[in-house]
Parts: sequence; C-alpha cells; structure tokens
Amino acid sequence: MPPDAPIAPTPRQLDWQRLGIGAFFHFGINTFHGQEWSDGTLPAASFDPTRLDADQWVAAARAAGARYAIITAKHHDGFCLWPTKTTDYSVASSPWKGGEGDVVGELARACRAAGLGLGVYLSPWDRHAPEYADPTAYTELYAEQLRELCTWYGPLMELWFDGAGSDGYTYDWSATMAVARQHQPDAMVFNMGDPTIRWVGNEDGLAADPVEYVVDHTQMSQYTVVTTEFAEALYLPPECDVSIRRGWFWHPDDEPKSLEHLLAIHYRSVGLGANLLLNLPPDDRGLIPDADAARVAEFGAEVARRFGTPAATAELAGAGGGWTADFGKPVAFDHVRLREDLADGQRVRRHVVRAGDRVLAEGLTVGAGRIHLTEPVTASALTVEIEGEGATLESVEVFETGVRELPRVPDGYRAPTDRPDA
Ligand code: FUL
Repeated sequence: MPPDAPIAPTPRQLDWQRLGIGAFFHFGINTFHGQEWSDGTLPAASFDPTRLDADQWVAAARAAGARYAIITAKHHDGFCLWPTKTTDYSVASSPWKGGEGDVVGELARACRAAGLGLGVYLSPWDRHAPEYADPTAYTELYAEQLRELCTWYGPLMELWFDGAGSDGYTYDWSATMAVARQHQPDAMVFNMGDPTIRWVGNEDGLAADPVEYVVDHTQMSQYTVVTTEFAEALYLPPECDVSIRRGWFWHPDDEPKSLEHLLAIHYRSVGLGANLLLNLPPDDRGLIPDADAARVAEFGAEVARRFGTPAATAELAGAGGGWTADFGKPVAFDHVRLREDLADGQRVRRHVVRAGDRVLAEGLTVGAGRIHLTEPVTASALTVEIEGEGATLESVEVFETGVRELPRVPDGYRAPTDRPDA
C-alpha cells in the first residue's frame, strides 16, 4: 500500500534509477565444474581461466546498454575472486596467474576505463568458512571482507546482498552497514542490511504494473517465501535480475535467450520503470562466449534503434491531472515514453494517454520511465491524464519503430507476480 505522504528518494537513488541497465557477472569456482551452488569444498586449484579478459566482459556489458557492472566477488561457496586476507579459499590459492591474480581488480580497472560503475556481490551465506557456524565470528569475517572490497577498488556504486540460503541465520547487519557507510556511503545497498534498492521478487527479470518504489517489505529469495518487514515504508526502487542463460553461472550445454525474449524483458523492466540487471556469465576461459556477446550486441542495438532517439519530445503544459504534450507539428509514432518527476517521491498512481478521443495507452506506474507500444498514429499533440496527489510529468517522448507487437516472454518464464493481462 502506498503511504499517505510520498517518500522522497535520495539524489543517489535517482541517479541509480537513471542508469536503467546493469550487467551481472556470475563467475567463480562453479564456472569450472558446471555447478550453480557448490558446497565450498571444490579445490581452489580448479580455478584456472586461460584467457580472462575483463575488457571483453565490459565491452559486452556496454553493447547491452549497461551503465554499471556487478561481479560475484564471493558466491555461496565462499570462493573469493580477490586476494582476500580473510581466507585462503580464493584466487590467491589458484594456479591462475600463479596465484597473483585479482578478478575484482581487473574488472574494476576495465570498468573505470570504460566509464561503467562497479558493484560487488558478496554472498552472506558462506558454505566454506568454518566461522559461518558461529554468527559472531562470521560477522567479523564478513565485515572484513566487505571492508577489503570497499577500500581496495575505488568507488563502488552497488553492494549486492543475496538472501538465498540465509533463512534462519542472524546476521549483525549493523556491523556490516557501518563498513559500507564509512567507506562507500554513496553505494546502493541491495535488499538486505539497510537497503536502498530492492529485489523485484523473481529471477526472470520481470516487473509487473504497478511498480511500487515505496514499500514496507521485501522478499528475500526465489527459494522461500521469507520477507523482511520494515518498521516504516521506504523508497526502494526494484532491480530485475535475470540471466541471459538458464544458469547464473556458465555451463557448456546452456545457451543465450532469444533476442525476442530479451526485448520482452526490457519492456517488462526498464519499460515499467525498474532497473534491469542482466547476467552475462563468463565461461571457463574467462570470456563471455561469442554467442552471448553477439546476442547482447543485437539486443543493445535493437533497444537503441527503438528508443535511442525520439521522433519527438513534447512541450508539456498542465498541472494536476490534465496534461497536454505538444509536438509542434504532426509526428508519426508507435511508442510513447512517459517519465514522472520523482524528486519528491513516486506519485502517479494511474495514467491514460490520448490522441484526440482515442486512448492510445493506459496503465498505473509511470515512474522513472514507462514505455507503451501504441497503435501507429500521427498526431501533433497528446493529452495525458494522471491520477496521484501532487503528481507531475517530467517528459513525454514518442518513437517511430515500425514495431507492431510486443515481444513475448516464452512459457515457463512467467514470474509468479505476473497478472494475466500484464
Ligand atoms: C540467487 C542465488 O542463489 C543465485 O545463485 C544467483 O546468485 C542469484 C542472482 O541470486 O539468490
């Protein structure tokens, strides 16, 4: 339920929402064993990418339209991709670069060179560390791991805390958050601790209308129905994580999703005002496979073709519920993108877009950016009716793409939160 008074985002949250797309890199000991969740006993000696090239990962991320990248610095198996001093279960014990390598460091450098933000995934659940059996000892270890990550690699824009496997475990989040606050106060915090962004609630990359930025709880994981309730409602915009493949980690017999599927995910995440975090798993050579790199390039190019350059951006006039979007001349289009002014909070509860008397599009959330496919139409102005106390439109743009049908999410991928008509 929306709170009575809108809750405003921080400028950092707004910046993050404007980034739109991020790339996720699941890479680690699992990559070399065809596993998703190994149990912390696989030998560090098996981590040995022959051609690891973080610039190639970043090039794929950029081709996908990503503006930030998040790496599984430590997944549930406890294997660390940086030469941590907290455990010997890390790259330092592997043959890769004679134990002198640092995957997080290489990605940090590549991101910096390409102007991408860097984030780290540090799994709270740790199946290797003996300390995990003792929450007090583990809190210390975990805080120290986060401290290393927060102080060795320059600015981080996101700290990704995955709830999987943690049910029933009591973490001392105050210690962990103190580290984050001290060293990376601007980083977004995903879903646990003192979160500033939240999980969308499925791993299919799909939001559903309405997309609420203000919530009083979040879901923790795909595998349980556990939720975290907050004492008060918080502004927590969602991030839609999904892998380009079935697996989060690379498997030799897996393959990338179709272009249509990826485009459908885009409409259902970015097109609904949520961020998209697209996982691109590097293979056992340490490279994004050619097929995946080619697919994201197609995806990024098609998104740019559709929504890169508007056919027109409207001059807006209005206030309250009734707005006129004037293009100054007749414009042909088949998509419309609306944005609301979020500086004081999310306020639009419902919207209707009309050309004359014809309803072209309607829905609930506008938020950071709402994309509608419309019938092909030529119009010099639109009217936009919005409901919501104090709601203000920021922009109305139209696009001429030649597209007549929304791409479809294949059966078997539809998230439980889907409404049948969404
Ligand atoms: C889940 C994990 O269990 C998966 O392995 C993956 O990391 C995904 C992003 O989050 O909760």
